[in-house]
Amino acid sequence: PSPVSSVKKGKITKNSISLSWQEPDRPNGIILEYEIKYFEKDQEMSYTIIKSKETTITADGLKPGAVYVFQIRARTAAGYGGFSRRFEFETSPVSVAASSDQSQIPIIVVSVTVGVILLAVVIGFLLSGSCCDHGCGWASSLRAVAYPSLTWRCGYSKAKQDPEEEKMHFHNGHIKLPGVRTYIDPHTYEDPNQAVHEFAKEIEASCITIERVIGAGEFGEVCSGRLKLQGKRELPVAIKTLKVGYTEKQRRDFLGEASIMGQFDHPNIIHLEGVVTKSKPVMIVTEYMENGSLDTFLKKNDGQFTVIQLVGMLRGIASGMKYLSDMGYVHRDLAARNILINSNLVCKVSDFGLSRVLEDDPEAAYTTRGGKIPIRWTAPEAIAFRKFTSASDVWSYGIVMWEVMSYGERPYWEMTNQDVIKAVEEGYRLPSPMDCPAALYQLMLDCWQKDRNSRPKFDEIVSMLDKLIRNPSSLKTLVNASSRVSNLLVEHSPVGSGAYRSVGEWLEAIKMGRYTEIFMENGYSSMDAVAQVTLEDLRRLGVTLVGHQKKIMNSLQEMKVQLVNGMVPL
Ligand code: ACK
Repeated sequence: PSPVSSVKKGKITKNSISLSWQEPDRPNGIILEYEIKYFEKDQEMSYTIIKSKETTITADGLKPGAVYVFQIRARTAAGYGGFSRRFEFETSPVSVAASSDQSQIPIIVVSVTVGVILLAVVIGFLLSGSCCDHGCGWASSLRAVAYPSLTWRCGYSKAKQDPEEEKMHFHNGHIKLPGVRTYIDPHTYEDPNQAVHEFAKEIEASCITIERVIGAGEFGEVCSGRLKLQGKRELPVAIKTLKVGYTEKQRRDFLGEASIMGQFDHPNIIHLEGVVTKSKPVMIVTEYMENGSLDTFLKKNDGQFTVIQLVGMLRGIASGMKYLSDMGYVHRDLAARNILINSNLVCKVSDFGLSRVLEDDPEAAYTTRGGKIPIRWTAPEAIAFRKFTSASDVWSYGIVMWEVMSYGERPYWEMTNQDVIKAVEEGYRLPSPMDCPAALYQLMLDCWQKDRNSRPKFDEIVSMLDKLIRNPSSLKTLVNASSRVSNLLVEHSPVGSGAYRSVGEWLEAIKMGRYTEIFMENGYSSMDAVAQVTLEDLRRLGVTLVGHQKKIMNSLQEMKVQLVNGMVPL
């Protein structure tokens, strides 16, 4: 959406300012909500954000006779638009009582204020050295004043005026650009329980209804269900549970994800509703994403989307990643399987963990240095010497682009991890997916620059994708079919006569034609699909004779070797 251009003041009291505004000139979609940021003039480090579905709000709890700066932005399913320009409004001065001696009043006000401040500072110093956990908001606010560099506050409270409004206060004690928040590693907390309650709301188990199991996570089942918080609408949610008999470390790692997720607030980052830690099972509750993981979703809907829809998905992921990199968070496991997609095709980055990347991703493999890394998605410098940065996330983003444009194809197909490392080191890169706009493939190649400083930054990627979306004809030029060195399984097949045009032809050539029907019935109807077959799949298809299994797997293996030659030298 374009920025909100006109904002009008409504009722003003000594503690509140009411505002109304017009919908942006170019909403570019349905406006889902507005975000209103305000702060006292010249106090930008401490600001408040209110979210509202209406075009009016009342900011209350303000100081009398003070000037406040307001900025508003709108959000559609595609994300936030730019903030409006700054609008300044002043609260009314303290009402002067009809006193016989009015000249005394300012003096009394000043004295009382000075007295309160002095008292506060004294209490603050006393408390900061002793008790004061995160629960005593008054004391910890004082502590924030006393020790700005040690404290970061993110309170959350429901605005009183409108049930549709949500209000957040940020007090950023870190020395940073105004308004930019930084990710805090929950490891820096001595007590991980404190971290989780700092960043996540505790939810009562009675507010949650579990409906069905939708998958398995490393720590236990993932379920779908409903969340009904008092005074709020019932929400569909996903619930991750921690299986019984967990160790203290497992509990810490499990809740670590909530401590990370709870620090983020962005339309392309999976939203944390809260955690259940006071009863068992321990749970993490997030927004529900109807279409599940992006990789599975794309495989199920092969060829079903327009290029603009695919680029829209990529734009969302890039925008979420820009937010994470701005916050100083490096994901390390960006892959289509870790992106969730909802019924509006909005993609959100998920799967945040501490050592999790090293534990629960089936794609992560042990390297010679002992770390566990999802090789196919990881930049060479991160594999070689664990240099994980936002630039290595950009490399992974290029792989996600490739996965999206090829509808969930496995990067580097069935090449072994060792072959992938070698090929990439030698300068080979994945070829363009079929029917891929040249501009997008060029962007992928840019993300896979060996020199990490030469890779684009996430904000550049977002701008580039925005440009392409605004000018769809720029997506019409596809990578030239003859220069597109694809996974030329067919053209490069070394077995028998060379090119196999169909699965049937290939199976006949290796004298396994009897399995053609079963392959076709089970979705292995193209040579690309066949390339994914594993021994386990063969068993499942009923190929039980070891001799036949060997024949098929060997033939596939030979073709895979050829795939390396199908990659593009830079
Ligand atoms: O591909 P899926 O259906 O999407 O299977 C996996 C499974 O749980 C294990 O991770 C699904 N899943 C995880 N988080 C969510 C969520 N927030 N909304 C919907 N599905 C989810 C994921």
